[in-house]
Amino acid sequence: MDPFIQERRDIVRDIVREAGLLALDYFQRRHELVISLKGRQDWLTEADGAVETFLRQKIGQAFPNDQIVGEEQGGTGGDAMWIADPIDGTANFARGDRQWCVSLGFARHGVPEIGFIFAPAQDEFYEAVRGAGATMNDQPIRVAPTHDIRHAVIELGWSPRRPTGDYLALIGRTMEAGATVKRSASGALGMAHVANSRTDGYGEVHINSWDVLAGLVIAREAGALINDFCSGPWVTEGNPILCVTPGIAKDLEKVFEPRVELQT
Ligand code: LIP
Repeated sequence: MDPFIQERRDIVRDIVREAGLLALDYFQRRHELVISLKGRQDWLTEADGAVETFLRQKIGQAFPNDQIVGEEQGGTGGDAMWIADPIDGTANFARGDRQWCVSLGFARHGVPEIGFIFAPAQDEFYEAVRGAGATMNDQPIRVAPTHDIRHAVIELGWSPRRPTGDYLALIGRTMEAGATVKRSASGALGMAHVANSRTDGYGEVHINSWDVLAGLVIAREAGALINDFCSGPWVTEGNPILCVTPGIAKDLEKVFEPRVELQT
C-alpha cells in the first residue's frame, strides 16, 4: 500500500473512532441538545458542528497540508482532501433512532482512496482503502449474490433537494421491476449496507459528496457497481448516486433516472 495512503488510513482511523464516541455522547444526551431545522426535513444538532470541528482539528494537526470539506463548515477541496459528514442520518439522531454515523472519505486527485463509516450506536465500523478490500469491524464484507430483481431489496434515499414526485416515480419504477424498497435516512449507511449485503442497491437522485465519499470506497471494494459520482463539480454540488450488486445492475440501471452508467 502506498505509504501516503497507509499513514492516513492508520492515523485517521483512530480519529474517526474518537469522533464517533464524541457523537455517541451527544446522542445519549440528545434531550439536552439544541436541535433545529436548516430547512424542510433538514435537521441540525449541536453534535453536527462539534463533531465536524473535532475532525477538522485532529486531521489538521496530523496532515496540515490536506484540505477538508464538511457538511456544516463547507470547503472546496483540493488534490488531497478529506470530506466529512459529521452526523449522517441527522433526522434519526435527533429522534433517538440508532441509524446514524460519522462518514469520512479521502480523495487524491479526485479519486476516492479511503473510506470510514462509523455507526457507534450500532457498534459498526466500516472501512476500506482502494485496492485493499472493505471490512466491517475488521471482518471482510462483500455485496449480496442476488441475481433476480424480484428477490432484491433496494434503498432509495430522499431529501428536499429534488422534487418529491421524482422520488415517488423512482419508487414506482423500482417496485414495478420486482424489487422491494426501503429508506433509512442515512445515505452513508445506505452505501455501507450494500457493501455488507444487507441490501442489493442504494440510489438517490441527488446526494452530497460528504454523504457518499466514504461509501464509494467501501461499496466498490466490496464488489458494488457504482456510477461516476466524482464528475463535474461533485465536491460542492453533489450528483445522483446508484450503487448496486452486479447481479441486478442492469435491471436497476434501466429504471433509474437521471440516466447514469454504472462503472465496473
Ligand atoms: C442525509 C443523506 C441522505 C438523505 C437524507 C439526509 P444528513 O444526510 O445522507 O442521502 O437521503 O435525507 O439528507 O442530512 O442526515 O447528513
